[in-house]
Amino acid sequence: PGQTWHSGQTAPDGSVPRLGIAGRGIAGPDIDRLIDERRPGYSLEAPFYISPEFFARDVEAIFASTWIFVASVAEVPEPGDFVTIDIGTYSVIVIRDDDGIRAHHNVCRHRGTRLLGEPAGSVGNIVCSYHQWTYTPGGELISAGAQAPDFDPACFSLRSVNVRTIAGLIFLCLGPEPDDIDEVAEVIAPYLAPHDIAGAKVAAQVDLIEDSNWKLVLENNRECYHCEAGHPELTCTFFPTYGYAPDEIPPRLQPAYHRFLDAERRLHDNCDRNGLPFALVEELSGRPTGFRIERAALDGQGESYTMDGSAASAKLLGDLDTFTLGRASLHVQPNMWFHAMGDHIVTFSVVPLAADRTLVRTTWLVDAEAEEGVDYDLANLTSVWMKTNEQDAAFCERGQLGVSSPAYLPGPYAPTEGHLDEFCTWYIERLKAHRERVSG
Ligand code: 3BY
Ligand code: FES
Ligand code: FE
Repeated sequence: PGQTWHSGQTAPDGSVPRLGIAGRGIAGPDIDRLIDERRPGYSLEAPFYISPEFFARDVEAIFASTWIFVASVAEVPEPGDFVTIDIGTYSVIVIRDDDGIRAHHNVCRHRGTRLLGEPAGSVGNIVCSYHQWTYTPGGELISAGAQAPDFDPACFSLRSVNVRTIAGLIFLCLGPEPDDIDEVAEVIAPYLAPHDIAGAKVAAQVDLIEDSNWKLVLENNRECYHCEAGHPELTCTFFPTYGYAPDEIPPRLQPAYHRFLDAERRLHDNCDRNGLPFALVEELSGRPTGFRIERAALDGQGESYTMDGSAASAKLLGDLDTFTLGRASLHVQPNMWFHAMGDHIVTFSVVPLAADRTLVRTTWLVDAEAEEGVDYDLANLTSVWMKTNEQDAAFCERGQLGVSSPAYLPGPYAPTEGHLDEFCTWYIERLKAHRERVSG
């Protein structure tokens, strides 16, 4: 009596945990206590998913502090091509100039006006619509109208954002002290480079806005426990044995597992012939940039995410000599997943919009020479992941409804959900690192 228990924990006397303890009071959640008391192996307490205060912390401590994936170089192929990325109240311009990919805060150095309002486009220079201050794609101020004699344009370049391109994937770090990402780049680049993202073009891009917290979206992606029942199209090629320890594969999945092992043998022969790495490297937590990369076999023809697994685009990417390369799959914490096949690449970038709203941007890349209607049919290229995304969005939205109920209690991750636990561990590590930084 008088003692309160965290709603994810059972009291020592075995009593049912009391509802409404974990920071649902009118004063707002006790964010720091919830961070410190996170229970490993369990889904997070409700405020992590539903509270606007927590959302603000996520934007600062995660999205404005760690490396995030925003686009690929194929989205900005020519100098002057740009995309804008809005994260919380931040807005960033990612633009190509003659030297490569640059990133700037989308904030005029005169009086702060948002510079580029479009999500993507092409400019010669970046011109503010208010008083026409004009910046090069590299961010230099080159025209500011009539100014005082001592005005020095060099002092008013756009504020730059740390940008890092890894084998054609563009990562940003909005914070002033970006974590070292070199080691991760060195490991993942050899898996991605043969697919030549710089030599690819965007065949399709779809933005899905899901009524769900960004962490539910990520958790949903990091497991395939729901694939068998939830993704009939994806599991034509994606083996639903994903996430199972070999000795824990249920009997009903044994036939699929044997097909997987056969396909893996063929895949490894093809990789060895082409000098392509395939080994799993997994460091999802315990480091500032958690990641996981592997090349794994696909079911059916083993080439692509189509209904029978055969290539959707007739043009091979890069200098690859076979379509039978399965999927080179990359996860980088906190906001991306990615698959590269012989014929196409599909990238996914997650951007939080509000505690209960998340943008999921899916982009399909094919060889720049591939012609729509000739080398690929757009519906055939995109339909498996279009359906999969819709199914996942429905799971995430139902998840958000569930965790918003006062009756929600954190539940245990299953053995096949180890990557969710790692995601949450990484997330808590980053929240704590941020807290230490800001408290001096
Ligand atoms: O996209 C991924 O990373 C996969 C697809 C299914 C489950 N997930 C691990
Ligand atoms: Fe941009 Fe004045 S606010 S030119
Ligand atoms: Fe899914």
